[in-house]
Amino acid sequence: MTLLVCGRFRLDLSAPKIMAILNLTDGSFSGDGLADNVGEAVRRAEAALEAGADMLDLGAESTRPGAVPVPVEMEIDRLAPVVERLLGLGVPLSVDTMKPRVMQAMLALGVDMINDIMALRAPGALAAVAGSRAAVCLMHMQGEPRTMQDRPHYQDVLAEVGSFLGMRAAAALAAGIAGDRIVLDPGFGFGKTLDHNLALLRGLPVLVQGGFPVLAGLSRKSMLGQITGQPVDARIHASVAAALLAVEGGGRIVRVHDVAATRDALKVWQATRTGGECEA
Ligand code: HH2
Repeated sequence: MTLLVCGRFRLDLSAPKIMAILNLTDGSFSGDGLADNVGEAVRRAEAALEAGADMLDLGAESTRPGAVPVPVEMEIDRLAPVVERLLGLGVPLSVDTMKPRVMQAMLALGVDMINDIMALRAPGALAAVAGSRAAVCLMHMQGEPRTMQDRPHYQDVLAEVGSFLGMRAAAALAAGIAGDRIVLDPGFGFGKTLDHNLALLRGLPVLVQGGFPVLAGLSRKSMLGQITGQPVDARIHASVAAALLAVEGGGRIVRVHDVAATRDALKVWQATRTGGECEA
């Protein structure tokens, strides 16, 4: 059994978990942003849990190429009222941020996980998380969000992403973040072409061998549009297929927009593992 220490919770990752995306932004690529609408954010969070989400991931700054950066205070102002309302829901709350001051503010409020697309590389980020009991997701990204898709380049994408994640996990451990708080993520779509993303999805079992639980965020991403020709609001089937492939490859957490559809797919996957305990 793989137990993830996640703030107030111990998450049993022997069965894969669904992390529901809650974007408190105004520019998310999937068009689901909810900047400054606390009531609607809470309603969507509750709906996601009802649909089968195991945890929530709140972000207040879009990472879409070309998105306008959000100042620290605005990011905190968008997140704090929603976090305060969601802390009582009884599930782990993750905050998607790359800013140490936002991490500190959210950890002080009591969030259970920091999800950082910069893998705690910003000055002060390691220390901000080390002083807490929160879990952390360390994600790979080549370049920075604004320009990352300009000309991504790798000799061997799987080896390079694996080695980067290994180094960031080592840095986290050295900073005092225990290994049972660390999750790794290859960062689908973050400085990667379609071929790079596919190589990583195929190679997920290799990344999993590193020993840390792996999170996969493929939901509605442009790689799925490239494969299927579907616009972002019609990628639900492709997203479910991708989540299933990630789990089959050893991924333990899938970060998704479409919770109910993913939940059913993972139930089918789980049934093939355990023999099935469901009704006919
Ligand atoms: N993808 C996005 C944002 N955060 N975090 C992790 N760990 N892994 C991911 O793949 C990942 C992430 C981008 O998706 P989304 O939040 O839906 O869009 P936007 O950044 O435009 O708000």
